[in-house]
Amino acid sequence: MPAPDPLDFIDISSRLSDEERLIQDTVSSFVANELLPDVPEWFEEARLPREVANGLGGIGVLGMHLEGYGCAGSSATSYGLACLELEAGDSGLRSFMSVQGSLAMFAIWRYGSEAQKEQWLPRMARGEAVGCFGLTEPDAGSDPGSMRTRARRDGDDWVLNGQKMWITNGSMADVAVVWAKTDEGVRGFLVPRGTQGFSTQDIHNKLSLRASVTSELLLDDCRLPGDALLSDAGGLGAPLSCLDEARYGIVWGAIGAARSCYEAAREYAMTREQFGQPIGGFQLTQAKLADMAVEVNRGLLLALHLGRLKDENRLRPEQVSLGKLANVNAALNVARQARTVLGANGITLEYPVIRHMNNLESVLTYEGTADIHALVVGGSVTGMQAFRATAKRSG
Ligand code: TGC
Ligand code: FAD
Repeated sequence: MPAPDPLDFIDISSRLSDEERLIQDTVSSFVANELLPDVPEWFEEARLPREVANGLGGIGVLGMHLEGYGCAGSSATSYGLACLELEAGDSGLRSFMSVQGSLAMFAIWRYGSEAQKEQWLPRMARGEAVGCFGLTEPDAGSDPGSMRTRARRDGDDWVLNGQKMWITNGSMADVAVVWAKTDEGVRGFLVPRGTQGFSTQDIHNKLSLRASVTSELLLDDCRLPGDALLSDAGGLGAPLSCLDEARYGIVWGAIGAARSCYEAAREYAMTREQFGQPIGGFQLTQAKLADMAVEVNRGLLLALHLGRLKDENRLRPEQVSLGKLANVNAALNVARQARTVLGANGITLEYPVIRHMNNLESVLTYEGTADIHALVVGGSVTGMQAFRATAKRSG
């Protein structure tokens, strides 16, 4: 038997189908050739060009796991592999795809009318139209049920008032999926760019997810026709079901960022010499590389296993929480260790490591913080939910 490949130590690629490998290779080449050469500059300048949407639409990854309406209907595992390769480039790229495909498109695909699907999904799949997903507010983050944005009926119309915060793709978006409280509970609305009473404002000075647009959405007596409602979405469970899709992508994506850090550290350790030898020959460096290899391979196995469960329609939200919690923590550990291997070079944008490390701080927080996912898993294994001050026994 040949020696293990340092970049695929436990031969996980042998567990993938030909089609899955083809999708992975396609996304990997696209990232390497079309995006990665510019990513450090975008990160430094804190921007993500609009053309990235067209490029990703061109390779068919936007909404790739959805059926119909110009979407590829790929397996969950293939979708995960695409997330992995995009995030190996930059978390901002995977974020763009998550928000477009798993949050905005999924919400329309799952809860929208036929007319809404026809109007938006094919253009969004091609990257001609961009979507965003507005759930979080300045005073409602981990607890979206406490949102203040209100939608009230006025004749056939809806009138929305409120503010959404930290919204990925916000000012780039042609359509915002906005969640608001109504007299019948939380409902979702499609708010096209240019609607009177709707505006966006970018959030600046981020030191993480810089190659990504993050915005506030402002709704000031924003009047929408009756058919702007996502008619099949009733209650907080609807936006949370969209989050399950995007969180699943992060289970894979985080390991892409980790893999990139591990690869950079390994390569550096083989060539950087101190005390007359490559630093990769020192036991302490090898221990770090071994730890990184363990984390990357274990994380990938977990992602693949959850992907297979999802493809069999057997994946539970609590299991997605476990995956996101485990793999984002693992990726941060890898990034921090890789950073030390690179010494001073580890703090520059010449290498991808500190970019990934800073990005992963956002990944740890968005789509449910690590604490929230720990509480989901903890609640599941004890039968007691501990989100609120008083723990209650469930069931
Ligand atoms: P709770 O009372 O437990 O549940 C309310 C209703 O929702 C249902 N539900 C779920 N449904 C589907 N999937 C899930 N994961 C679900 N979790 C709960 C639940 O069954 C119930 O349904 P029903 O029919 O009985 O009403 O809700 P709670 O208010 O106690 O909160 C539970 C909690 C804390 C888990 C939830 O609020 C939560 O997940 N908080 C975290 C918020 C979050 O993740 N925000 C993310 C915003 S979007 C984002 O970050 C995008 S970044 C994208 C990028 O750039 O990549
Ligand atoms: P808070 O909820 O205020 O939490 C602060 C701290 O308290 C955290 O450590 C948290 O874990 C802890 N905490 C909260 N509740 C509990 C509890 N019950 N028990 C123990 N600890 C607790 N949102 C969107 O809707 N759409 C987007 O596209 C989007 N994109 C984002 C992009 C970026 C770059 C970032 C950083 C955020 C984005 N978000 C988006 C928002 C993100 O989902 C929230 O930041 C996240 O849900 C946490 O909310 P918060 O920041 O208000 O923190």
